[in-house]
Parts: sequence; structure tokens; C-alpha cells
Amino acid sequence: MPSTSSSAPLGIVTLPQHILEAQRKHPTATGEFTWVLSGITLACKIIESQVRRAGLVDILGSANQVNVQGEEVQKLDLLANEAIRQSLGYRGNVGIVASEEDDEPTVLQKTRPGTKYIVLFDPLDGSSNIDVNVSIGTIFSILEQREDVPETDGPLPQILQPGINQVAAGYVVYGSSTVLTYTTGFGVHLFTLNPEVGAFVLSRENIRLPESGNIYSTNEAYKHDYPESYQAYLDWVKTKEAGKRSLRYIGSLVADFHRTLLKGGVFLYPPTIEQPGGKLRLMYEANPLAFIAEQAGGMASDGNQRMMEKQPTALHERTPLIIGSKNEVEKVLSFVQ
Ligand code: P6P
Repeated sequence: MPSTSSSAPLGIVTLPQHILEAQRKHPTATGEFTWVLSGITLACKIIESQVRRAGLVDILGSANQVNVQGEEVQKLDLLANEAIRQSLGYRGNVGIVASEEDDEPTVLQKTRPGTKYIVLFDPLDGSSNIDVNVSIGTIFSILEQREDVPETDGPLPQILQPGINQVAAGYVVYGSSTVLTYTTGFGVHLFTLNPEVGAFVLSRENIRLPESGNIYSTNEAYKHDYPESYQAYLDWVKTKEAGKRSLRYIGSLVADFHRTLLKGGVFLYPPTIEQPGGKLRLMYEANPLAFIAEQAGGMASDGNQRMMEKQPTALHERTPLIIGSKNEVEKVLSFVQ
């Protein structure tokens, strides 16, 4: 239920209001996020309008380009990337941005003092689903620039921080409705885009990820490419001892994670023979979702360690990912570790 605080006329709480209320409750959650997050939400509204129209306007299909990941870039990928880069470019307190679509990070402003934030993002995750009208999403992670790193060292030493240093993280799912879920370290909150108002309004506050869940989510087609320990888990999960289970796999990380956050269960993308380091990206997919999962009472691991304690070594570094209900992640780890 939306917040019923005094600042919620008609029961509507917008995202900026929610951040400012959090600032009043937690002085360290500075209102500066409002300005950065308003840049991200503006971009997501632009993306949403294009995603909704994709079927009508010639923006479906490939842009005949390949990105740094070696993946064919869809036209909406390019539009989403530009929308976020431009929206953040005028925020003033964002110094560095880094995108899944760009080989290198972009230093927006040199002067350090006011430009304390670094924003990393996957502008349109699951883009291979665009043409078949399956939910896709945007994921973002916000870090602060480190004072102990000289600017002369360039942006990478600033960016390559473990997930525990995130000051905020979130994602948007462009689905049957457009929802934004975020955390600044004080719980996980869900907003739904009200197209009439043109604003994200609070729909669920302090979401808790169920401690257990009977849904497991993985691409079973790869099972025989997974390490044997993961195969052993996937065999166990189908036994009577494991109880009644369901397999759900959308193939869009943001959509699979959003279901896991709300319904519980576990999503796993293990190492494969083709990608022994995992497929999903650490900095702008696994870490932001891990921050949200932990803030909601869940867990996230790479199979060997807590996801948010991994020390990144490269901007586009990939990682195996096991994320979801605490008890379900621990069960997978009991096979894998
Ligand atoms: P596979 C989409 O391309 C993506 O990066 C994630 O959104 C999704 O979870 C994963 O890849 C799907 O990968 O190998 O199962 O098609």
C-alpha cells in the first residue's frame, strides 16, 4: 500500500518525495540522490515511451552494429543508452557514467568537488526479447568517487569498487506496467509509472524477499554445460525431497529477478563451458541486483563468495550469479561450495 504519510496528498507518493522523506529519516541519504535519480527516471520515461511504441515505429530490429559485448545492438539499445547518458549529463553532480553499450566510461566533468557520483547502467537488459514483446529493463548502480584516487589515474580506478560501496541501485521493468525498484540502503521500494501523471508513484514500500520459494530460474538447456555441482543441484531440485517446485525462465534478467524479489525462489546463471566466468556483468547487473536482494533480506553469490564483496578487475567483467531467497541460495551453495 502506498505510504500514508502527511506528505502524500491523495495517497500518492512520487519518487522525489520518497527520497526526501528518506533524507529526513536518515540524514546520510542525501537529497542529492533526488537529482541523480530524477535524471535516471526521466530517461526511463523516454525509454518507456519508445518501448511502448516499438511495434508501431520502425525502431524494432537490429541497428546493424555489434557492441563491446560482441552482441548485435538493437535500435532501442542505442536510444536507451543515449537517453540515460544525456539525462545524466546535465545533472551536475554526476562525474562519470559507464554503460554496457560503451567500451569505455565517460568522464562528464573533470572538476572533482561537486561531481561526486558515478552511475553505471545496462540501458536495456534483455534486448534480445524486444522483437517478441517480452519484458525488458534498465539496471543502474550508483557509486561515489573515491577521494583517495588521484584524478590523473583516469576513471577506471574510481569505478572498480566492490558492490558494498554502492550508495544506491535500482532497475526498471518495461512490462505490463512500468515499475521502478530502488534502494539507497534503507530498504527496497517499488514505484509504478502512472502514464496519466507522467510520474513514478509509490506502490510498495520496504519489500521483503521471501526467505524460501519454490520457483527456480535457470536456462536448463545449458545444464550439461554447467559444472557438475550445479548439475547435482538441478537434479536434486526435481526430487520429491525438494518438494513441489516450478521452473520459470523469461530470459530477461530484470524480469526474472523482479519475479524472484516479489515471489521468492532462486535465479542462477552458473559458469558454462562457453563462458567459465559467467555471462552476466558484475558492475551493472549482478551488483545492483545483489544490493536490492540483500536490502530485501535475500542473498546474492557468485558461487564462491558474497557478490557484493567481489573486487572488480574490469568494467565489463562477467560473473556467475546465484540470487534470491536466503534459504534457496544457501541450498544451491550447499551443492556448489
Ligand atoms: P541466455 C539477456 O541477453 C541477458 O543478458 C539477461 O537479461 C538474461 O538473464 C540472459 O542474458 C539470458 O541468457 O543465455 O539464457 O539466453
